[in-house]
Amino acid sequence: MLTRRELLAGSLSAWLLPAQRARSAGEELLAMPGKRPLIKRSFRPPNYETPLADLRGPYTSNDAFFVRYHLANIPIVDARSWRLRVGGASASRALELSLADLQRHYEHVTLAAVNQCAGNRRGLFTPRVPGVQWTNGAMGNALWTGVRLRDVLRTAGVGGDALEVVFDGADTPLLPATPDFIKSLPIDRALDENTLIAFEMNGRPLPRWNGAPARLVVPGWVGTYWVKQLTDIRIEPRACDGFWMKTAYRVPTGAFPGVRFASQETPETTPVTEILVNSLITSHENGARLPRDRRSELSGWAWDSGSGIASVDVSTDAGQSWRPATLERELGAFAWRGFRWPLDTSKAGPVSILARAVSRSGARQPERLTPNPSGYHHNQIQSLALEIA
Ligand SMILES: Nc1nc2c(c(=O)[nH]1)N[C@H]1C(S)=C(S)[C@@H](COP(=O)(O)O)O[C@H]1N2
Ligand SMILES: [Mo]
Repeated sequence: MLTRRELLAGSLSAWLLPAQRARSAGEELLAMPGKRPLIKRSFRPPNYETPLADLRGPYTSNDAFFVRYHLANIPIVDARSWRLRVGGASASRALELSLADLQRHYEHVTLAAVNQCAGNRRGLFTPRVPGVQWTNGAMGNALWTGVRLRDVLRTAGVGGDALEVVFDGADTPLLPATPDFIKSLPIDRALDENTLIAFEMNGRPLPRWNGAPARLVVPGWVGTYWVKQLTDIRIEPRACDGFWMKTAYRVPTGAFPGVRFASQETPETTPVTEILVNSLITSHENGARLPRDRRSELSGWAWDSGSGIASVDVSTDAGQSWRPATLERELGAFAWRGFRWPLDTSKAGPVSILARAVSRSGARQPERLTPNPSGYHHNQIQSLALEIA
């Protein structure tokens, strides 16, 4: 448990100590096959974060998109011999689909959506929380093309007793003691028209490290459900009780907003589900120096779980007053939305900038973090320190 003092220290750190981001100093850039240099958080399993500079475009490049794996044995799946098995105790029949079957027999859908790890920004929690020490780049926005999961499930036949749909990918643990990465969704989310089995990202086949030949895309929900290199889908009448549902990716029940996952909830903990409203200034690195009297503009992205962004407000006086930034056009309900704000560079000296996103559902980024043991859902208002000289 956190003491009250630690709690306060955590919640105030972003306001008092913008230099906390310097924790990322000494980070190593490394290029995996098919990727440009990304921030290495761990080598095996591969966990690589997208640098801020590669988050400036509306769609994050395939070769810059972050990589998150829990297991170290990651086969290269041959798209021609790959088969997707669909079945389970609540399915009427078992299917085995090739990539060509998926692509030929089902309607194609393309949508823009943010893929964000629930642990994005874990490295900004104070006190430190164990786990991959991500800063801002365990996320990206892309155009995903695939087929609706529900169309495939309906071919298999969804029984009236279906409770969850369970997903497994081709990756396996190195040690038999490590549980396989298996995730489930509530049946209603699995049957949602926006939940896809995707085979393309930004108009190209999925990169190997982002789930080729096909992965789940669950718009509005955190990345943990976006199972990569899908091999098995099972429609089940019971709650999935694997480690990655029952133990990992959970938060204290009632601590966060977002849709509930009733079949997985206990009085103590519940799975993370939807992405919380958040924003990121991408135009400037923390500590950047700007020439005085030169026109300069702040820009970045704001996103939530799909209600949309109502406003992004900016403060340069430590949160005493806020002024609205200009919003860019929407790229889609589940995509991020651009904002820009003109910087006053007429006075020399340090400036501290806060940006706060408000969603159409009325949620706003909090001033304080909600501490939780695994460091999920970091959406606290961030401060950016600039120097005008
Ligand atoms: N097969 C498989 N799929 C997976 C994972 C994994 O470890 N194995 N990690 C999940 C998690 S926790 C996240 S945040 C996303 C990240 O997607 P990306 O690696 O394409 O960026 O993949 C998800 N899908
Ligand atoms: Mo994740």
